Amino acid sequence: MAPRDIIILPDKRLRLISKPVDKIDGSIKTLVEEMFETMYAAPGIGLAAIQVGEPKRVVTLDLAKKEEPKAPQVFINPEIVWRSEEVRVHEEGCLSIPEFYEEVERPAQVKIRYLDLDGETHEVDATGILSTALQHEVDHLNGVLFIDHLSKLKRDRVIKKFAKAAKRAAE
Ligand code: GNR
Ligand code: NI
Repeated sequence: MAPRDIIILPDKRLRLISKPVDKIDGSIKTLVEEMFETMYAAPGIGLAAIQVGEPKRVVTLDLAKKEEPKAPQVFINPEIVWRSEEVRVHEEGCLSIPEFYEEVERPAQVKIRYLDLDGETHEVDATGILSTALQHEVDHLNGVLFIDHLSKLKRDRVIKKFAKAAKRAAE
């Protein structure tokens, strides 16, 4: 199986609201495999299906360090069912906004409900990088990017830079 192309800002598809998965069939399993291949090749710690152009509520994640064994995780139809008052600031990046990194403030802890590939419901209390990464990915499913959490000045600067780059590439 081949990695898929990752769509990049200002691709409008990044603003789509992804649709819930109603049946975990072979096409979803294939999509998940392609997402892992794409995510590992990039490399990234997480990927939302819309980043490969599929507006479906599917997220892959692997938070293992380089020297550790792979720890693939799949989240289907993930929902944030609780957010802490306490916040945490973490530097984020996004494969759809390459080579731009900025600190983002989000709830420190979240409870996420999701389905696994067998359609079983799970809940996870996420803290640390798991919390940050899952919030970043659930945002993608709602057409939200991490730059939306920055000041308008910073966000507009990034959007302008990527719009210019896309225009140059099209010439
Ligand atoms: O690879 C990624 N790293 C990352 C670092 C901090 C916070 C979020 C992320 S997710 C990102 C991959 C990506 O764009 N997922 O949507
Ligand atoms: Ni991202």
